[in-house]
Amino acid sequence: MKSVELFIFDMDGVITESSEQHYLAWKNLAEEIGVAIDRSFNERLKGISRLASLDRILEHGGLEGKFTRDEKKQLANRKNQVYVEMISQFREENLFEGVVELFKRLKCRGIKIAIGSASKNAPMLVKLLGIEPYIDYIVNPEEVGNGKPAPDIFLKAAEIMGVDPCRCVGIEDAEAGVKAIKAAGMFAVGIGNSQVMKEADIIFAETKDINIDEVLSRFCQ
Ligand code: B16
Ligand code: MG
Repeated sequence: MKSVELFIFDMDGVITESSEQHYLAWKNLAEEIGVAIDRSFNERLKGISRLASLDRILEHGGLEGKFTRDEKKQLANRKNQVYVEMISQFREENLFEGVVELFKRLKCRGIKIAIGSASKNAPMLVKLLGIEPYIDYIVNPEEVGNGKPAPDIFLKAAEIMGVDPCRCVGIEDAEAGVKAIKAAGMFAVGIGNSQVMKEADIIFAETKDINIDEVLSRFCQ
């Protein structure tokens, strides 16, 4: 019977809720350049890399082509400074309910745990949230070719951990992330709204609802 060897967790929206801070930092920058964004627009930035998010904001404001590559990098850096300042206050209390229990159960079963986030700030968050001891590997999105929805981030985790993608489970809250997991040939656990997560193999409303036995039995079907 096919067994699961690696769980690859997305960060924002699965382990902790940092999307509000991403949103506020982008809103701050967007206002500086005369673009208005709201929370519903922010849904389109979930799981999307920093520079790709900026491109979506510029397109939204009709400003595509207005900035050079270097100027865009500077804008993205400014957003990141504001974001990092905001999340620097994160502590264990910012973990979603049930995350540590889930990690402990996976470890008991000998299943490895990786973080497959689009965020370059994932290592910092892992430290602040106090979950470093459970994590076997954190993908550095700068070391992979393409961001989500491309499969690269998830494939990198499998490659470094020496696990065949068909023995991996990915957990995501964003449409782009579920697409990335499926493109990697992995089993996808979706967190959140079943409409948004429609391509996932199994869906739970929140991280605390993830039932490992249910995931493993569905995985083997
Ligand atoms: P950074 P995830 C993603 O995290 C966020 O959902 C997305 O809004 C953000 O732009 C992206 O990380 C990059 O983050 O600017 O910190 O490198 O959901 O893939 O964990
Ligand atoms: Mg996410």
